[in-house]
Amino acid sequence: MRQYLDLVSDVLSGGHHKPNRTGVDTISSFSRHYEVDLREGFPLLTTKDLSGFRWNSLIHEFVWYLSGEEHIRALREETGIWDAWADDEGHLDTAYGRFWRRFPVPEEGLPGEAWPDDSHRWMNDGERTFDQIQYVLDTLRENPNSRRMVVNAWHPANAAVSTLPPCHYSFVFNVQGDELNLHLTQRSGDIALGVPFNVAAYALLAHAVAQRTGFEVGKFAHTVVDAHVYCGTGERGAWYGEHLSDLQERLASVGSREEYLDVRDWVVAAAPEEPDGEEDYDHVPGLLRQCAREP
Ligand code: UFP
Repeated sequence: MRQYLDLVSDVLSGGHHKPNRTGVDTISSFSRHYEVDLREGFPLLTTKDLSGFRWNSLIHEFVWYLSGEEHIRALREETGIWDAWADDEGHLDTAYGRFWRRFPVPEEGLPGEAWPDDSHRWMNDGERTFDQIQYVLDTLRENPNSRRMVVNAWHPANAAVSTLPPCHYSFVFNVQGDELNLHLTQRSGDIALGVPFNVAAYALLAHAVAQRTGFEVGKFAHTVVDAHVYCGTGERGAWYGEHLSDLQERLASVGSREEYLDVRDWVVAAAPEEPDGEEDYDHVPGLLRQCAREP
């Protein structure tokens, strides 16, 4: 997927060095946007291994989102990806599907607004909640030209206390002709680790909703507000801060695969090693190698 490689190259060559709450520094860029035409194929990246247990995790996470469950008791039987964020009972405070399917609404509605008693959009589990996915499905059938098919996982009061507030927090469906398009806004995107999964999951969502409502699938568009690549802790993180302009100067003149590999070799030779020998967060050389894979 050329757009992904452009995104990588764009973030590395235009980003700023930025320490953050994780303790692993990033090279970060503001507001990156790209689009993928889903009619041309499914955007499952080939520069990263997304097969086997990774694809399996993605599918189970996707089904879990759609289930609207706020616990991971069923999910953790299939994949451990959310285990670190949940308590022993499987509860976690990250929103996603819970707010897609059960966005909390005050019992009496919002002040000054009457709430329609539209029973199939309310879930009856003792609290008053709104099913945003059902709303989109209904609207696609009843009024497909609507520009209001928004699903929002961001609840300010939840976000303020959550250990991991939603990264991909809002998406909008939009119909053009007989095609269904999906635009995702993500507040924070780890280009190497998170984004490849996010793209595939939302492409899957676009396919699922299109199939359910009788539309052809159209485009997936993605805006990432803080688009970043983790570069390292301690001395290694600091090295990227000091040498980012050198790296960017070298990237500015890259015109071939070999030249990407030359930049990568320079980084590998010059950057200090991670203090504990961990290379997990060292995605810059890995991403430069990915950029070199396609002309
Ligand atoms: N992140 C993603 N995609 C996700 C997800 C997390 O890229 O779907 F859940 C990354 C972005 C960021 C970190 O690097 O996880 C979240 O940190 P913060 O909340 O400080 O933005």
